[in-house]
Amino acid sequence: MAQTLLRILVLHGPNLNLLGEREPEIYGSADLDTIEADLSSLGFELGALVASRQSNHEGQLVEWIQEARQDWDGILLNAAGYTHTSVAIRDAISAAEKPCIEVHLSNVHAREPFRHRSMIAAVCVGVVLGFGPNSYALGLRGLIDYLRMPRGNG
Ligand code: CA2
Repeated sequence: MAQTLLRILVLHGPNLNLLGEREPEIYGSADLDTIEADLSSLGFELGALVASRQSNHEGQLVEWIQEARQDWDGILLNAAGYTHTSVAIRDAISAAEKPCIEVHLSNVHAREPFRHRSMIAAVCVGVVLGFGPNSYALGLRGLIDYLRMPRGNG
């Protein structure tokens, strides 16, 4: 039987528009357009429509997460610096009631202590970090598998 097309929203938080231009030793040399195009191709292979958006503004990210309740099956989220601070983004993920995967390019646990805490991990299905752009690909595969997994009531 044909599988339904899944709709996945990929969100990138503040400063990720600078990818490929600065700090390649931490974040790699791929730019955001390349990461997004690769995710879209991978989604196509796996039977998912993938749309990507980036904002430097917390409220904009909150509004996009709220849309997921109606318009998207799941969210792949690199909230960047807001990961470590944003109660508003955490609350939006909870309210959306759609599975969310937290993604990071770098291994935040090998970096400064303030990056070790995530405000959003506890309301996400899972977290992928430390693999550079491949963190997004691994997260997308995990999210799609999760959405396709039969889940009973028990
Ligand atoms: O490793 C990640 O993906 C992060 O989410 C990236 C955030 C950082 O605040 C998190 O702790 C971990 C920073 C994104 C900034 O991206 C830049 C890219 C190029 C040049 C400068 C910043």
